[in-house]
Amino acid sequence: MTRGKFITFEGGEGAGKTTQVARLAERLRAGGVETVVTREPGGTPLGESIRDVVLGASPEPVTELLLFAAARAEHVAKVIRPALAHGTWVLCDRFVDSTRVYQGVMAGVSADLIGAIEMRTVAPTFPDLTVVLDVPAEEGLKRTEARGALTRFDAEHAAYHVELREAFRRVALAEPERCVMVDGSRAADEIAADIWRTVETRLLAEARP
Ligand code: Z5A
Repeated sequence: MTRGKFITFEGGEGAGKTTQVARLAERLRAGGVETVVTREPGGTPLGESIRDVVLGASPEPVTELLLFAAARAEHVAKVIRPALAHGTWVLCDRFVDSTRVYQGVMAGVSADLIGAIEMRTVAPTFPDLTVVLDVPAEEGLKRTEARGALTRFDAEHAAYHVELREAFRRVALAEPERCVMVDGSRAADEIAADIWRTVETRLLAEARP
């Protein structure tokens, strides 16, 4: 059985991750590729409970890190790894880069601690491709405000969102073999077409017999 491909979507608030995960899943399924869509925090019953806790409170950065990591350990072991082993492709809305950026860069938890936890909870199941959707902070916030239901992260001050965007851009630039940065400020169709081209070139060509 050929292992499925693992694609994650990252970026700041309102970057369009959920929209583009759904578009890509639709296109892959239409082409006959079995595809699972999932998200973090969440993806399992326990992970969804942790999501409610962690988004509903304002824990200490290290507490937050451990809660996200606990949800991820369950998610990787019970959903992501089994699906990939079965040949199913997995599209995940946020993954390790969100921890590196929100808890690491933004909240100051050490990269060494984050890396050590990743090795215990994720390795060797790192994404084959990470799509970093890049949107100016004010555009992302405009979108989330228009949609309503802001999280405590959405409600942070403007400078926080500008720094967040820069941190995700650095993630994409630091690992070009895994990450692709896509201009998310365009129309959803245009973005989806770009992502599809990348998936075709980097993953589908290789997966074809
Ligand atoms: N977090 C963390 O700190 N550490 C971790 O390890 C993990 C997460 C895994 C999860 O919140 C929070 O958890 C997150 C970081 C933290 N921070 N926040 N907030 P979430 O899942 O509730 O929120 P989100 O991930 O930021 O999702 P979002 O706000 O829903 O944004 P999105 O998924 O990127 O965008 P969207 O839902 O596709 O689109 C947002 C709106 O814009 C919607 O009305 C769309 O119709 C519209 N949209 C989408 N694309 C376009 C385009 N191209 N043009 C115009 N309008 C568009």
